[in-house]
Amino acid sequence: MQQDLFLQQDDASSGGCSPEDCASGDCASDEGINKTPDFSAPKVQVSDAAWLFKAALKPVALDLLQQIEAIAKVTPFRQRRTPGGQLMSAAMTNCGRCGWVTDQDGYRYSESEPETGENWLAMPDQWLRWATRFSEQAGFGAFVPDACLINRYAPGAGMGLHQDRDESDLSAPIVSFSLGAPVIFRWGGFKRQESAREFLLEHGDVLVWGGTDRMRFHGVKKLQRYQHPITDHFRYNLTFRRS
Ligand SMILES: O=C(O)CCC(=O)C(=O)O
Repeated sequence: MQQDLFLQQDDASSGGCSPEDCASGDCASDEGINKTPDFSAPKVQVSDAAWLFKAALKPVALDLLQQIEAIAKVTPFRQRRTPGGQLMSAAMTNCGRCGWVTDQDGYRYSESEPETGENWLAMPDQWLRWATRFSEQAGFGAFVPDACLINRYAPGAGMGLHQDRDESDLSAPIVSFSLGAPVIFRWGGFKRQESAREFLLEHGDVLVWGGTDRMRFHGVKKLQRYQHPITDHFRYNLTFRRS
């Protein structure tokens, strides 16, 4: 299955359901029937210690998106600046005991939103349970995240190759939920300059990596304009972490 996953250079533009499916609502037709993720979704091996569960969140996607909306009413999405002053193209908010932030004081986890000094909202219990379950399904055991970074991508937004290295316990995996418009995910090596393989992350996909792959460089290409029946042009990504 592994060799089917990665995109060749010419097929980088496809993704998700066709605009026709979206117009008819077919690609969202299974939303809301079953209120747990599909933990038996096909599991695709990305590399030694990285697994992709295709479309596993579709049954709960609407609920997730509504909860994201409620969180963002209290702690709005913000485009943050890197410590060097560069504006990030993805907008971010967080929930959980800690949230990942960046500004002139550096990349870090913070118990409160820097702009307001208010604590982040609690991580919804279900989200925590689901992240733990996907970690177990991927073979990483009982992961208990205390931070959930929520990224929102508009067309043109992306994220350069980077490592997730601000966590104190690098033995914990990263569990990533994708919702809305599809994007090309870049899965690199252990040095920034190593070439990255590419595959699509689509609505409902769950990607889990850890162990020997925990420090791989990864990122997403600029989001192409795409009309998703639920999220319009946007893509949302939730990454569950142990700060
Ligand atoms: O949007 C994604 O799928 C990746 C996000 C990411 O790499 C991060 O938040 O560190």
